[in-house]
Amino acid sequence: MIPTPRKIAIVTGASSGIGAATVGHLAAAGFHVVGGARRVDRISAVTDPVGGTALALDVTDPASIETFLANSRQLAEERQLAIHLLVNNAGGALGLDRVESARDDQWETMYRTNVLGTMRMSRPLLPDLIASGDGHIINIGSIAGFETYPGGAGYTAAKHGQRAVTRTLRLELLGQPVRVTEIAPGLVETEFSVVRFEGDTERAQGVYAGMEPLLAEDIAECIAWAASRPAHVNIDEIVVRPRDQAAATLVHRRPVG
Ligand code: NDP
Ligand code: 8X3
Repeated sequence: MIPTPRKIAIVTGASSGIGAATVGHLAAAGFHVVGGARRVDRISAVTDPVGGTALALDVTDPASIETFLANSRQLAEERQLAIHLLVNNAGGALGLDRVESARDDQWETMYRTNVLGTMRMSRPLLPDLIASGDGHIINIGSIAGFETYPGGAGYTAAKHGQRAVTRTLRLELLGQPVRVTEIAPGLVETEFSVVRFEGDTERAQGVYAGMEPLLAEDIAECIAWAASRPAHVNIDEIVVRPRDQAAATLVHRRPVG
């Protein structure tokens, strides 16, 4: 049963994977969830059942962000609720090329989504979160934010960059009623690898072959847990890996087939 919402939460990248799974968990925790992503029909599939709102959002496009925020604020006003939580989840990886053959377009997109997207969503929402009296930014980082692996430089550089933004926000917001949390997962089986390998599902499945990855639900639970601690408790960071993964480059695999 979904409780009557008391607060608004914005979740970016709510059309798939971790973001989509987070919608239901935050609704169950008492939030009216506004989900944003480029594929709005897919957001509606997860927001409609829990009474949330699906809005188009491209975190790399300032005009799209402006429209998304105007619509979110209008919704907040209509419902007489404040925006308390921003989950910067939109992002991901493109390619697995070594630096010697790195593609500019992939690196630029990864930087624009994971790093600039986090900043471009957080910057305009900070006044709303402060005014709410109990605000919270949860950034979905990665173990790639503090580890590296061959072929991963474009993504790990972006996640290291996003992590720096998160940690800086934690310092800058000290004294304000806004918490800052990073959730840093290891391997989670979502559309992440299909996107990374540009639709090559066989290659994507190979990432999880012979091991048991995390599920999007596992991370959504962490997000909802961090968001539902008492206001004076700041969960600074949660690192979550599958039992089968000890490091980005060290995964235990059983024989397949
Ligand atoms: P998915 O590919 O399943 O989901 C990615 C989400 O991001 C989609 O909803 C997509 O929506 C959205 N997105 C991508 N680009 C944009 C954009 N420009 N504007 C708005 N939304 C965008 O992957 P995950 O759920 O796994 O990824 C979610 C986050 O978790 C990412 O930040 C990723 O880096 C991080 N992460 C993932 C791990 C994993 O192993 N899966 C591990 C560690 C961290 P749409 O295409 O509709 O716009
Ligand atoms: C996703 C985890 O190890 O594929 O952020 O980079 S990894």
